[in-house]
Amino acid sequence: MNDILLAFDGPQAAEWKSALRSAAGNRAVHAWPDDPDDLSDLDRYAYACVWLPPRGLLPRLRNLKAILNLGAGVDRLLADPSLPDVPIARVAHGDLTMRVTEYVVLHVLMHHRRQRLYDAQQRAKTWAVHDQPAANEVSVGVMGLGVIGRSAAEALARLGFKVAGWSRTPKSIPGIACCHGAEALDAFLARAEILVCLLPQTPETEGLLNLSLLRKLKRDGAAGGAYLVNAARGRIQSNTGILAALDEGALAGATLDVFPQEPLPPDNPLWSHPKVTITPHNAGDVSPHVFAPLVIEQIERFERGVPLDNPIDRSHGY
Ligand code: NDP
Ligand code: OXD
Repeated sequence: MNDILLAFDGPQAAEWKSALRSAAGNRAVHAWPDDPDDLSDLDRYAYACVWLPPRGLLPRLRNLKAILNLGAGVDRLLADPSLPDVPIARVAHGDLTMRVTEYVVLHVLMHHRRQRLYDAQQRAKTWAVHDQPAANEVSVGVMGLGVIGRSAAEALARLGFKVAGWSRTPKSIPGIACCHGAEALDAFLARAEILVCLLPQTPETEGLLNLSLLRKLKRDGAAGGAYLVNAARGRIQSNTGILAALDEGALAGATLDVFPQEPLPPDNPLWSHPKVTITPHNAGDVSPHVFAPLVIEQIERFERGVPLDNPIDRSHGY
């Protein structure tokens, strides 16, 4: 009755199954849809470890006590209206945090150091040096100061960038100019030359990165234009808004890891836009063998009455 059901939609499904099984000791771990063989069998599961589970599966687990989301974002999980009313926790682990931090640092530096321009010059065998501002002349704005946003903001500040951060509730982080709430957004955008998005997708953030927001970024700073790095969720951005901002000059470049529709359809003009760098939603990743023992530890602590780490607040959507 205290078994674990793994429902993982993605290429790491087999790896998660073997990592959870080896961490779980005597506790049974079955993977949906391969292992459970009939409907009554679903009563044995007290814990669901999930990534993009099929809609309607979790309410069928009548003895469910908790859901552990095997990724950082819970937008797709919470979108299921039939989600049972049990505690939900998510991955917030140094392994994942550092990978997304690496991604953000890589792409902020790529725009800052004009690497796309030098790549184009290399293809044309052109030897030409362009003005290069120092990092401490350039302002970066990080939207979202949670586990990952804070880590990325601190890494960028260590490189010397002038870093501001925007969150929903007040924060105080040494070296970061923190602000919060809708009323602070315009001033935050007005000083940001490179905008990094690390927000969760919620009803409040969906569609936020649109043309009207992008027009508010600082274009006349040392960076020589405004840039966007979105490593959060695709539905926070408007693809057409980004294309329009690039074409009218509100944006000088963008790195996009996420898209409203994934994979990005082959005919989407973002693919071939000369100012856009695209990656296939791979900013972050979790190693199952690193995280599985922590999932099991969380379950064991929960059974001893300790609340889950990194709980989701459904009323806020993250
Ligand atoms: P957290 O929940 O720790 O942090 C979320 C941050 O966003 C918090 O600072 C929160 O504010 C802020 N926030 C939420 N809503 C608003 C709002 N309406 N206005 C202003 N700020 C808001 O999340 P993580 O840092 O762990 O992850 C962030 C997101 O990154 C995930 O939700 C996921 O979607 C995405 N992600 C993407 C990956 C990829 O591979 N591309 C990998 C991993 C994560 P407050 O602090 O006040 O609560
Ligand atoms: C996550 C992701 O949310 O990989 O963990 O997108």
